[in-house]
Amino acid sequence: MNELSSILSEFSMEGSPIYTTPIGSGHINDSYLIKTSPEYAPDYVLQRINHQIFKDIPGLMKNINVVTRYIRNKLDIIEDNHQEMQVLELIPTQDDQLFYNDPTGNYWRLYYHISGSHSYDRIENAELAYKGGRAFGQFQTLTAGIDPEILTVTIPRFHDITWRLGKFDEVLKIDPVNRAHGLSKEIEFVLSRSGTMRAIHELGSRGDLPLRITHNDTKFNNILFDDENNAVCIIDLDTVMPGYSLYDFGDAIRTGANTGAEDDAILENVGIDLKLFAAYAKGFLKVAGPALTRNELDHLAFSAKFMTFIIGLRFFTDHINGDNYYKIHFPGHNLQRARAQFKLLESMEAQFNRMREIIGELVRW
Ligand code: ADP
Ligand code: GN1
Ligand code: MG
Repeated sequence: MNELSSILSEFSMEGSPIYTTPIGSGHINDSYLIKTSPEYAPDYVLQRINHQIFKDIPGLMKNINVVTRYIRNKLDIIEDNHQEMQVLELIPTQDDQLFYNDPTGNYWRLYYHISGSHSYDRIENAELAYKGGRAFGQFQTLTAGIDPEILTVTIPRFHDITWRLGKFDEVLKIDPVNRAHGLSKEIEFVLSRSGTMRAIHELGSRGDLPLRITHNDTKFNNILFDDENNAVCIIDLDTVMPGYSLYDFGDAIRTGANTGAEDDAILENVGIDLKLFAAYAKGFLKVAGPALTRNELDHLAFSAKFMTFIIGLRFFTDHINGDNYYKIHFPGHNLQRARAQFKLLESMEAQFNRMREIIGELVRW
């Protein structure tokens, strides 16, 4: 609390912090809920931004400021904001900066806590999936008017499969901590799919996919729900930048329509739940569908396979590279995550025709 108290004193917050508690299950940043007194003062979420991963924190924070202000203006003018969607709100520092850079080099930001909210690491039913789909659909619609030119690319080539496969090859050749032996099955799994997984990238490079403002980290737990399980806020905006909407659709399915956990040790638990897939797709298409192009609609089912592949590949690469990127909770965690993602991908491959049919029924082209 002491370290956090001195950080908090840099921000122009109301009330006094009474206790702090770590929250969330993210793999990159550190988040703390800050409870304040007196009772009527708002609570906050303090986050340490991972500056090993995000190299341009001022640019990143400027993005978040632009995007949240833009959405807030839009929400204010939508008269029928029935679902009471909210948007994150940054608290400036005492000297009116968007973040605080402490003497040890760490970067901090403060948001209002969205009171009464919670997030799901796994979806419990189709209604939640539907609402989640609508929420990310709405995020895409709300951000559509932002000029991509004014946003900083916070992680270059983030979902670029050619680059990710190149990194994998490099790491495998060096094998810096001697972990590649015994993993030939997983290595073969990646290599045998490396051609087909370039489809979205190739379409985009040919100019056949629109570049939109996308979230790029549409994990289901980046949607906050209220007490009545209405989606109220999209969070984790570090990677909002120009991208393809297929990536956002695919990552939400990867995390929201899995019968198991992202890192499930029991691979039999892991698989695609087609009911959740259909419900998410229905919600997403209801809101964002009208703006999607034929190529986007045509690749929605594939995007779920793609995002599962690329995230599995990133976990696997990080394991072989010595766990430098993702936080791990035990030795071998990244390998366990990768295996669970590869199992999920196999399940999607086995049910791919049905996934395409489901989208076809929703789109009726
Ligand atoms: P990470 O990059 O670590 O995933 P997030 O920004 O997603 O960080 O935050 C981690 C968790 O903290 C979320 O899953 C959510 O439960 C909670 N959280 C973050 N911001 C807020 C907020 N403004 N209000 C309420 N809860 C929040
Ligand atoms: C990371 O921050 P978090 O946990 O929501 C990662 C995503 C991955 C995800 C896998 C900046 O997201 O790209 O999809 O882990 N974020 C970054 O769970 O690399
Ligand atoms: Mg998150």
